[in-house]
This record gives sequence, C-alpha cells and structure tokens, in this order.
Amino acid sequence: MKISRRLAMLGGASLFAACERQHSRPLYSSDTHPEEYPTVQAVKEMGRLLRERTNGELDIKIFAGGQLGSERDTLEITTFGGLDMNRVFLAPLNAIEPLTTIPSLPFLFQSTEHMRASLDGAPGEAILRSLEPHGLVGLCFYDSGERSFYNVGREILTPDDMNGMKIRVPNSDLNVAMIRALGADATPMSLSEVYQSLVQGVIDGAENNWPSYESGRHFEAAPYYSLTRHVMTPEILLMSKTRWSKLSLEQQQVVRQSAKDSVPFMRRLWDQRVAEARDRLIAAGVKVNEVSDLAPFVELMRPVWEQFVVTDDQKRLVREIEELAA
Ligand code: GTR
Repeated sequence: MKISRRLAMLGGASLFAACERQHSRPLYSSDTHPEEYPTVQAVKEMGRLLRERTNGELDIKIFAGGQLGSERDTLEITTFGGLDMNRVFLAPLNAIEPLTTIPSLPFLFQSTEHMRASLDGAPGEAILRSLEPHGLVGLCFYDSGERSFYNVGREILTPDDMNGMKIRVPNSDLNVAMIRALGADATPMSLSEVYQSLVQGVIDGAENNWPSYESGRHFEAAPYYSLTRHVMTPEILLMSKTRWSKLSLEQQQVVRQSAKDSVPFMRRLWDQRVAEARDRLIAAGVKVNEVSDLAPFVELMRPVWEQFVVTDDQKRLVREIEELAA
C-alpha cells in the first residue's frame, strides 16, 4: 500500500495520537474529487449541520482532491482508524464486503428513481450495516449517476467496437469481469492515474459519469463518449469505527442524521452538475453518441450476475432491489 506523504504526516503528527488526546478535533475526511465537486460540497454541508446541531462540538475537516491518497489506500487507512471519515466510490469496497457489489451489477437499476429508492430504503440500510464488522460505519450514499464508456478513437455502438480495447476500471473484480465480458481488456487503477494513462496510451478508454469525465479532463484525451449507461454504482460516506466508538450515543445519532440530511442537498447539486458538465462537454466538441441497441451489452454482461451474486444475503438484496423497480 502506498501511503501519501500528506497522510503519513497527518498520521504521525496528529491522526493517531490526537485520537486519544483530543476528541474535540474535527473529523478528518478524505475525497478524491476537488473542492467544488458535489460529493465534497455535500460533506461540507454535513459539517455545517454538525456544527449547528452540536454548538460547534463536532465539525468536519475535508482533505479534497485526493491529497491523502487513492480511494483504495485511504479506505484501508479508514478501516484501521487512521482516518475518521471517507467519501469513496462503492466499487473499492467490493473486496471488503460482498453486499457492496450488488449496486454495481450491470443494468440493475431501471432509473435514477429506482436507484435512489433502493439506496434510501431497506437494501441501502442493509449495505450500510454490513460494513461494521469491517471497522467501518456506513453513513449514507451519494449519487454518482450513470456511467458510460469513453475512449480515444471511435464511437462505441456495439460490444464488437470494444474488441481488444484497454479500458480502465475502478479497483474491483466485478468491474474487471464486466469489461472482459464485453471482449475488452480491463485495467484496474485509481482515478488519479486515468488522465496520464490515456495520454500515454497505456489505456484506450475508461468509463464514468459526465462530471468525473469532465473534472478529470479525461475528455481531452478520450473525446468519444458512448452512452451505454451500464451501471449506476453510488458513492458512499463512511466513518471509521474507531472514531465512531469514541462518540457518545447522542453524537452518533447527530452524525447519522446529518449525513442523511446532506443527501437531498447532494442530489440537487448532482443533477445540476450532470446537466452542466454534459452541456459544457458537448460545446467543447466531445463526440457523444447514443447506443440505440443495448441488448447485446445486457446479454454479454448478464453472466457476471451469476458469478458475483453467490451468497443468500446477496440474492435477497438483488430480489429486494428488483421488487422496488415495480
Ligand atoms: C467517480 C467517483 C470517484 C471515483 C471514480 C472512479 O465517479 O466519484 O469516487 O471512484 O468514479 O472511477 O474511480
């Protein structure tokens, strides 16, 4: 595991020692996205609610822009208590807890409303709760929208167009399997490495939502964006169990409630950001295409469901989510 210098410094100087000394210091939280991104703004809003509701006793200090390292690394550090809070994509948690793979199944959610209802309801609660044995407290989910493929050289209309393409995926076996199922090569890496890898030709493409495609400037190197909308994996906000257990029951309740209350705020920002990013990128000359026949993508990717949905708990979760589509 690579630990960023910043995190090592924080760890040495304050994180570990301070945990014991001063329970009153802010909760330190990490995010790979820059300051103005909706996930960062949402955690900021949560911090505002915490200050207001505890008379300043609880607060959050956010380290944005990946200052503390990649999601995989900061996640590991959060599980052993070296970092208090972390806003990450759900995929890097797949290696830790099997239930987290479910919202990343291809073509599972029928719409944004279906995704939101599932994560706001019992399935979402089950996933949040499942993290406690792993040293993590799941606080809430944030939207990450629909992900589609982008690449350096051509429109994708059928899976054949992706044959042999090297596609970057987040660090998760499920994401690797989805790409292989389409006949492409999967290269797992963290988000911060994608831009350089596209420029240097290490990969031909990747997949993400409009805001990340824009924010990481991936569109400059990979201007073909093909709307497969194959997954709607959400973001998750986590707290380390170590810091959590030092809070009073009352404080824990305020933290949970404030996280939940930041969700509608995030969704407003998110919807706006998706529309703005799309408009700006189209104006900037990105070659966007609809994929009119998704059936071959659905058919090729469907076997990963059987491969990754194996436990009874996972199967129950899939059923519950499917029922919510009705
Ligand atoms: C983004 C997400 C990030 C990051 C990224 C990825 O949409 O907001 O947290 O995980 O996707 O593809 O790795």
